[in-house]
Amino acid sequence: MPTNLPPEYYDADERYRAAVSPVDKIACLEELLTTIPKHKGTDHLRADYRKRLSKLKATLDSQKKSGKHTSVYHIEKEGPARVVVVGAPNVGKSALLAALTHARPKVSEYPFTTWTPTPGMMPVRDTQIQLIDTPALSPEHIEPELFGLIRTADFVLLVVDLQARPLRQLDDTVSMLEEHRIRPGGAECKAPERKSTAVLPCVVLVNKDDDESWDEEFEVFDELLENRWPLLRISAETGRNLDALRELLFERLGLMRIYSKQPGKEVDRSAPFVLKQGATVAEFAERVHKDFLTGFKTARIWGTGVHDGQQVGRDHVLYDGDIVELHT
Ligand SMILES: Nc1nc2c(ncn2[C@@H]2O[C@H](COP(=O)(O)OP(=O)(O)OP(=O)(O)O)[C@@H](O)[C@H]2O)c(=O)[nH]1
Ligand SMILES: [Mg+2]
Repeated sequence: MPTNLPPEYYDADERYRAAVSPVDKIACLEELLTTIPKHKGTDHLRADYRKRLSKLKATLDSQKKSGKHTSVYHIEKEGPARVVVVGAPNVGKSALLAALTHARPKVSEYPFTTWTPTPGMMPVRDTQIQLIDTPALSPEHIEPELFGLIRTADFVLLVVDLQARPLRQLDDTVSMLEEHRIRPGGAECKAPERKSTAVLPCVVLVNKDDDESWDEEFEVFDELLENRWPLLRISAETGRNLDALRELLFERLGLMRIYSKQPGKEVDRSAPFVLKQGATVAEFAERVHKDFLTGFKTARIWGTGVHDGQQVGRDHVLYDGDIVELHT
């Protein structure tokens, strides 16, 4: 063993040893490799880890091919974005999934009701976003794979219970995430110190804020936070602000809906293509079908910043709600 290894190597090595699932092990090994300085003295060490890495990847590939997913934490992505609901026990994560989607997770007054992550599709505008309810984050029971799942999120909902020490819950949740190299992006989003830290956009959902009778509790909580986090007051039970939450997610995820129109036909409003804001006509064409991109001649557009039916080229930037007619 070379003696001049940096402290990050030993940290990473510890995490690698603690990792259980192949997915986590792969992530840890990849991180580990970045911590080992490259010189002659470390050749063997690096080769050894690379060998382990390719073996693990091969195992995972063959599992994928045979369709065997042993872990309940492996959930296929569906729709244009994935939002993961996280928080302390009993704050109302499952109640929120039930209120926003057709999924029916178990909701109960006791903590630690949810033991496996549960996905649902949340309708917003005329598309659907994947929402995943997760088991409680608690120092008493740490499930390493849960952090792997959270890392796959495009956005995180940090749920706290206004009726039960919300500040403590938020602090606990955030420190557990940070211990596992996940940084929820607060109001002031700092750059990660380590390459392997995932910075995920988030909002703190102050749940169980059922009606005005909780105004005082909210004000106290809000003051204590000193604008460190973006907040939204909601109630999964009474439905308070759930429409605002849907809209906030669509906006913060930076999504837009583009409608396809065939020449001489009415636009189909039922199934928009969902793209990232700032996408161009070329990106839209590619999404519809790659043949549209290769054979692209021009497009006609109805929507923002154009007159109806205006002809545009492939670099034209689109806006939410635009209608596009592709010509090849
Ligand atoms: N008053 C009120 N109660 C709520 C609200 N949301 C959830 N609850 C209640 O809070 C309790 C916990 O809800 P769950 O959805 O099971 O909480 P959870 O965060 O999924 O809990 P775990 O799975 O154990 O981590 C249940 O009794 C719910 O009925 C709300 O907005 N207002
Ligand atoms: Mg639950």
